Amino acid sequence: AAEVVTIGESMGLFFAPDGRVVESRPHFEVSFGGAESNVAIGLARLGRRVEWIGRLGDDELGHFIARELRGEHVTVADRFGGGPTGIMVRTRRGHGRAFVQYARTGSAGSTLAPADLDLEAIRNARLLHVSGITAALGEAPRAAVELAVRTARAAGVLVSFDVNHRQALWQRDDARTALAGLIAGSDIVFATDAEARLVLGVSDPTRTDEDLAHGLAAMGVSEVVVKRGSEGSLSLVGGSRYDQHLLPAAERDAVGAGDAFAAGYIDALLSGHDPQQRLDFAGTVAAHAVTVIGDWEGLPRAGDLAHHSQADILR
Ligand code: KDG
Repeated sequence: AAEVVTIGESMGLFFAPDGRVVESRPHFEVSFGGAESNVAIGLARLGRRVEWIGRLGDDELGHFIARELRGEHVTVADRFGGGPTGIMVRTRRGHGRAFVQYARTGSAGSTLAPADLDLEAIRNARLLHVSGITAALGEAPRAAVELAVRTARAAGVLVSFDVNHRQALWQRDDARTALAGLIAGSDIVFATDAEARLVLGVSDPTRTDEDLAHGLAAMGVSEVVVKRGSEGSLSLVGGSRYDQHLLPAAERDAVGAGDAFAAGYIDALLSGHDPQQRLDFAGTVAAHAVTVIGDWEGLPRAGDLAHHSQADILR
């Protein structure tokens, strides 16, 4: 049985070679991505048994994604159809931010419904990992995620939730309500500063990340991580604050860093490591991931972590 079950939408990813824009190039690089399947690959590479639940189109991209995930030792049941596989087109100019355009309305992934869930797998897992993206895709996927969280909770399975607010997908007020409900059902919550402010309705700039973490904890969460990327994240576990030790890395592609961070954190948690070690290990996994272009391609295997020194991730 899988130790970790994740649920989400994975899409084909088309991106222009670095520093070029898609509109002026006749070719793309093609890969795939999806926050939760990125986490699944991260955990599988660290040696965990993971199952990913999501719908894919019964089309070439859908079969490509299923085959890649299986090649990464992620368990994927056949759930094809309901629409085409969604697509993301991403452009990055120089060292600027990544811009993404989605073609995912009506996609197979956005038809995920409660009946698609493998509730037995969720009950038998040690941890369920979900994110706010799935709740943003429509009523059926949102109901599916909510059912998964309730099922895990009732079975004593830990629930980990990455807020992953995607403003292109829904209105802020809808997001706030749905995200707050999912947070209240979770044991571990990952949020950026901006996401914590959105959920808590805080606009006061003097409120610190620790205040925000306390705000999220007060929603019934025992473990809160406020993600701060290369500035080093902080956590609040059982009321105590922990600060990640900084680990500089030669960043080539920050997309997927949060997913790598979550994978590292969950792996360390399941290994029984203490809160400081969880944060630091999460940071180490993320530092490896950002040195490689692609959402998940740079995720480290246990051997990479054992044999590569910090100098390697600075190259
Ligand atoms: O998490 C990094 C990307 O892979 C992710 O943002 C893509 O799942 C994705 C989404 O819906 O935006």
